[in-house]
Amino acid sequence: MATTPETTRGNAGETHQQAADGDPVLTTNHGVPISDNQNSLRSGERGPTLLEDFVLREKIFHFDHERIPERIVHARGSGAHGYFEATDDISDLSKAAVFTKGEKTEVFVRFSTVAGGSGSVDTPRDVRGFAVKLYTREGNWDLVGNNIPVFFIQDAIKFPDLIHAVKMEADRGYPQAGSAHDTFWDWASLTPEATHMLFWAMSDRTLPRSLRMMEGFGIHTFKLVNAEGKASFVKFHWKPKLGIQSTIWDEALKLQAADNDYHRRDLFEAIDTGNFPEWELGIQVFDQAFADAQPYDVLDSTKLIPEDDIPVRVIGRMVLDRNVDNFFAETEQVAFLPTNIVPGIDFSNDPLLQGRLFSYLDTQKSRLGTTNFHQIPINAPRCPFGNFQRDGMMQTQVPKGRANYEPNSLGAHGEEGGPRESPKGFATVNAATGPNETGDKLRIRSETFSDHYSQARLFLNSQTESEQAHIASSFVFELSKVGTLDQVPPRMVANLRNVDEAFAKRVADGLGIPLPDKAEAAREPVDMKPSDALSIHKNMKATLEGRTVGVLIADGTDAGELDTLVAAITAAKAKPFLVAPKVGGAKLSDGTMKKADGQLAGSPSQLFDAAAVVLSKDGTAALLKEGAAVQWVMDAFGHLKAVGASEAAKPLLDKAGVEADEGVTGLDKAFITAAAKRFYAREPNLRTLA
Ligand code: HDE
Repeated sequence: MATTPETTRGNAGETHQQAADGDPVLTTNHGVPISDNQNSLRSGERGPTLLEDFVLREKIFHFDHERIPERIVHARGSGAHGYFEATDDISDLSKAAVFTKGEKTEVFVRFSTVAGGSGSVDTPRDVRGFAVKLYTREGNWDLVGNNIPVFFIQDAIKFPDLIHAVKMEADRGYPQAGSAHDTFWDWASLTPEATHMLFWAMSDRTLPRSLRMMEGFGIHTFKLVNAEGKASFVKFHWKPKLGIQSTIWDEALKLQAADNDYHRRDLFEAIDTGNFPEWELGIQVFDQAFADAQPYDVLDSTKLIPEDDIPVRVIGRMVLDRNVDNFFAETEQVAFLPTNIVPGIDFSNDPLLQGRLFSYLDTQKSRLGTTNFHQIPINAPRCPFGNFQRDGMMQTQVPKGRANYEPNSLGAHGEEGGPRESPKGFATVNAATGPNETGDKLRIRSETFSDHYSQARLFLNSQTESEQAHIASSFVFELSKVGTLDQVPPRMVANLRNVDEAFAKRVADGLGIPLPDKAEAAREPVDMKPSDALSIHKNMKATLEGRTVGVLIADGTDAGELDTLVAAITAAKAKPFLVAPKVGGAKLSDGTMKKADGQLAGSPSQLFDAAAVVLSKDGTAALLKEGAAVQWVMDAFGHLKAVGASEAAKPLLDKAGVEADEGVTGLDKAFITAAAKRFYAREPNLRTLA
């Protein structure tokens, strides 16, 4: 049989990658040097492959087992390394070393979607996981949170039902990574406690522009404990330096086609180019007296504490400054455990949190296959650790001596006795906050958890008009996707009537169904004072920092105009991204070839935060016949972004239906100012919102 010189290797080991002096030698997993990694061992030139080829067998054997079970939830995630720095002295509240002012602690963060599999897209409508592992000098503290401060359920026993309902349907195996389907809304419409979270999920919070522009929340009430043993209640918040920002639904849908890895790429590239994502860590601290005075239970994870009632106090900052070296070894194998807690922090009785304290340890064994998963480098504490736990699969430590039990008196006999308990160790604080709970065994839900609507109303009333329209439209969109279960949309709207009559009517009208009777509320909701902190629009920063501006060019583009624009974008700390009909570039007015960063068909404007159209008369004429160029401008305008254009590009803007408003500018300073914003007022003229 004919063989090419590149693939033919003799037994003499003449590979084209012959280990030169200093190069590492390719070996088997057991260290045997390999001479030929291109051909398996066979009997005769065209004969059968031999069982004795241990090089082939080991390689295929290992490959066959490369995949491990993906996470049952949060399977799709992206991670990065960084550090946390404590910036305020809170020793009066907590003795945790990680909070010592000035202390820097290594962290690893993994962001995730919830419902989709590990190969699903980055931009479905979904809650985002925000899991932080802090390798403190007193052990690992994992703050395993989400980008939304409340959750769907009050009790962990409901979690498998929620997840089964939202993930792809059991018989048909679809849809992937989205809640817009029968089983999710069947479950949701039967679960009034989910209502508050549904409002968050239907808002643009579930469509983040970037992982760098999301808030993070520990959700549950935890405790801080000081050196005297005094405990306070606490909620944790991460606030992004770049402000909160989300996309809109049409944009998110198109992003799924434009770039499946939109968030993963954005995070990686930001860190790679030295634009390190940053968050502040804030705390809301309160005591039992405050808790008792609220119309909700602070142990109920479907409730938040308005920042106007307890302001968020900033106590530190987190910077992500290093990408992973290996996705599998780090992002995939990282194992977060809400039970990873350090002296100075403690759990509350939140029944959702209590269930999580079991689940994560349990799931790691099934995912990583061994009780020794804590020895994997990404999971191992950075401080010394030791105990008398021994053996198990994949044990990599080699403890010396006889001490594998305690108490022992081996030390008294001149041998190593091993580690000892410490008075400074983690100790659960009893009754320092709130009354001691004792009583009969009861499988019940506390009466204090029974108001399911007040905070949904609070959330709705805290949004801008445009945000409210987005929430109503999302309910309509998702409920319109409910196919076979006719009774589900009316049942959901019946619940919504408890939140807000006008809103429920809006959704019913959007669905084209009669307003159903109001569902009976377990407890009548109360009005709470709206809070600006709950709105995205009220918390966006008018900055171009960390953003990307798409710049459409073609042959004939004015070189001077382009240069000035690119300099202005860069000065605003944003990234200019040149898009041209050919990736090789465009021939500018001065005859130079300008290389493009992306080709027009593969670089739609949804990838960018603002769009600049820098075209000559001829360039415009050429692009008027190019559907992708018209769509590029139309989408930028439709996604409420600034559109800046050279005078000559006007016909393209006209063809794309761009109408003058304050977001439509020339290419001067006005564009840079506009590019830092989104123009929500434009939207009602562009699409029907519920
Ligand atoms: Fe999770 N969750 N969860 N969860 N969760 C997991 O643990 C679970 C909940 C969150 O990037 C699993 O390692 C139960 C709330 C994040 O690796 C699993 C309940 C919040 C991540 C699990 C909850 C979260 C997970 C699957 C109800 C926000 C991804 C893989 C009581 C505060 C971590 C794994 C990562 C992952 C169980 C509810 C956040 C199965 C039982 C509430 C960010 O153990």
